[in-house]
Amino acid sequence: MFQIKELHNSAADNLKNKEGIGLINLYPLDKIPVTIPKSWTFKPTCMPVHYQIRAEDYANFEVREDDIWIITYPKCGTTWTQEMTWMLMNDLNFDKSNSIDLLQRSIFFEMEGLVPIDTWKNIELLNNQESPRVIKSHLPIGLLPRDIWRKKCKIIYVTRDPKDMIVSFYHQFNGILPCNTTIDEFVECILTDNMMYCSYWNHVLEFWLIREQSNILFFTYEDMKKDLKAIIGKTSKFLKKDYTEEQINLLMKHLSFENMKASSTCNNQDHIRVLHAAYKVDYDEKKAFKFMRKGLVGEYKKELSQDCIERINAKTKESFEPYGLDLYCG
Ligand code: PPS
Repeated sequence: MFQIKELHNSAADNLKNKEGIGLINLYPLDKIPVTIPKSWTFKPTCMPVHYQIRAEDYANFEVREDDIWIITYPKCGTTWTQEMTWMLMNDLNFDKSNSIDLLQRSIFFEMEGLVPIDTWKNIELLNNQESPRVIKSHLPIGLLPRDIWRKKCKIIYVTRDPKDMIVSFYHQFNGILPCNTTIDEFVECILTDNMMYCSYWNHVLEFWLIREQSNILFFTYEDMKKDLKAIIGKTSKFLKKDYTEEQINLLMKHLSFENMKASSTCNNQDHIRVLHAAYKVDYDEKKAFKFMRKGLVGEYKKELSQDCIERINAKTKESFEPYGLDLYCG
């Protein structure tokens, strides 16, 4: 189902030398049962070498019709959207949310494909999870289960300004791996599709092009920051859920950055601890990278050079404009 090529170029080799992450490109060879307008052709996706062991199983994974998939490029608002969606799907069960980690309530589909740890059993956990499941994935259409399109599962797709995404991704990457990558090198990796899940631009475009299909809800991290109530309203409607004004106000408080950061079941810090263990890096709670970092729009201005900003804007414009998408170009 996939043609696989190992990546060898200066950005990929630099990453491999420094962080030990070998990268591959996966090209889907089968006919994917989804119609994408504007003669879209599937592009290769960059993933860690280890991913190839699982790629076929993931593509053949049997989904359930009532699954809800939260799909994003990394660092674009996944966790925030997972918590919102899980709460809406579970009668705003604050007690359960406060007692069970989000990544157990809303499982990360391809986790075992990212880091070589044989003891992880996310697929088994998913198979045993009660319906309706709220599933997290960063996979693009070419790598997702084909069954999603046959069964028309609901998909909530969230994107974010690539400049803020890159800064957020860079801090997590640097915070987990014992790495020496500079932010300029990291920008180079993303711009040249030498980082897991690349290309960001193809990822966003694919879902933007199918945003009007009835099983898709598409919004941005910036939309959530600007008017969370409106996004809760849209998402409730999409999920066919109805809540009172009072309940929605409670949910808004629950979803605030401050509340989620302080909540040990929502702040993904356990995930960071697990990743430290996987990469054999000591975890020190006080010094460790905090998943809930800033939670702001436009922070990139403090961290990216003008040259990087201009190169990212140019790449965004060149990629999005031919398809009529005018987000994040400058
Ligand atoms: S991941 O690892 O891909 O699942 O990360 P993801 O959840 O997509 O993105 C993490 C960024 O989202 C911010 N975040 C929030 N912002 C505002 N409000 C709330 N409630 C919230 N929850 C998570 C988080 O801080 C990361 O952004 P940065 O810019 O790094 O702070």
